[in-house]
Amino acid sequence: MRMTFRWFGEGNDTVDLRHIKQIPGVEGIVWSLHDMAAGVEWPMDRIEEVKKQADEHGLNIDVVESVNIHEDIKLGLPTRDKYIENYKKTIEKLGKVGVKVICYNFMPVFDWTRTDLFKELEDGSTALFYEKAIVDDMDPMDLVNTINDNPDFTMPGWEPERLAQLSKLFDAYKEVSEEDLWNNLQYFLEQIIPVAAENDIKMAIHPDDPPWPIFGLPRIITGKENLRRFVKLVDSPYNGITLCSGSLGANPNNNVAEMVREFADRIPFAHIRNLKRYDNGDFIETSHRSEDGSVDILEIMKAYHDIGFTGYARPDHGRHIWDEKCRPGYGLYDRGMGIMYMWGVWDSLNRYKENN
Ligand code: DNO
Ligand code: MN
Repeated sequence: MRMTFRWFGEGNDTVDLRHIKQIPGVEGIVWSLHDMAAGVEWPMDRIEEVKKQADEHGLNIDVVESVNIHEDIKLGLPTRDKYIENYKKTIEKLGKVGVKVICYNFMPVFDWTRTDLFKELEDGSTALFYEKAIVDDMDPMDLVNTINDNPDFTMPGWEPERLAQLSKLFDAYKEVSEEDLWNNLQYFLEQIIPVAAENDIKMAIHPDDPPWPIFGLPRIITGKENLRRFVKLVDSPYNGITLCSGSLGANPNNNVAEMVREFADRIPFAHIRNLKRYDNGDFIETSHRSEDGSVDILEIMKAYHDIGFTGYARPDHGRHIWDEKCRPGYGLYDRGMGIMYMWGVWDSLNRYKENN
């Protein structure tokens, strides 16, 4: 298991590379050029700049999360081809600096969705919270208006230009069924995977978060059956999965440890995090510890250990603790403790295996 830590870039993160280097066993950063709009070709000098910063701290840049997919690709519009060409060029450039994994997602319009970014837990810390009824009852157009009326409103994976396009996008997706989305994903993969293979980069799709349709938009990377279908769309080790325990774990029917075992050779990147599910479909993110949430992280780590996992892993989100001011879900402290929990379990399993 190769431990990594997500970093949003110089001036864009409260955590700095020095801090990351001090977390035991972290080899590299998980990075992106967050100001690049989806669909553009990344400039080489910007890529090299991140490499230089990471090099100076003895960290690798093997994992990129994310190179976002232009909506026209997900919608299957004729204009998709030029965005796919740009994507290929970005893959080639990332290959040149030694990137090994590119994480991306294929969720229409929205990346991860929560209703409260700072919901208080019993211990006084705060964490990302999802209240199902709020999302279920929300008219997407009300959401568009909220966003338009509030200039400070920010959303993960969103640039202001794309936010402005929101109502047009909702209209466009009215024509796109789940099957259409599968076809559009296949079209994308058939073009991208050979380029990724040539550059020895594993593409790793991130599951939908939450793993069910929201706002009437289709979502397809939601559980075991769909992952089975996904890996066959292009049956290559370069067409892989970012197995996110928290995203998948929001649905009680998803057994993540089982998925680790089934998709063992198709997981270049593991996202590890816990959450507590409520019977009404709400969930809140918790500490990594198995006992603190509904997802059995211990069992998941055991599954990774059993398959001899040598891929990259990162603590996904964390709570906001010890009065830390940070990006929602991306503080230093709780993610750092998450890593130590993961290592604690991992090292014990190693020792146990050596002695038995
Ligand atoms: C949620 C997070 C996501 C993820 C993107 C990948 O579990 O890991 O923000 O980074 O969806 O494209
Ligand atoms: Mn994740």
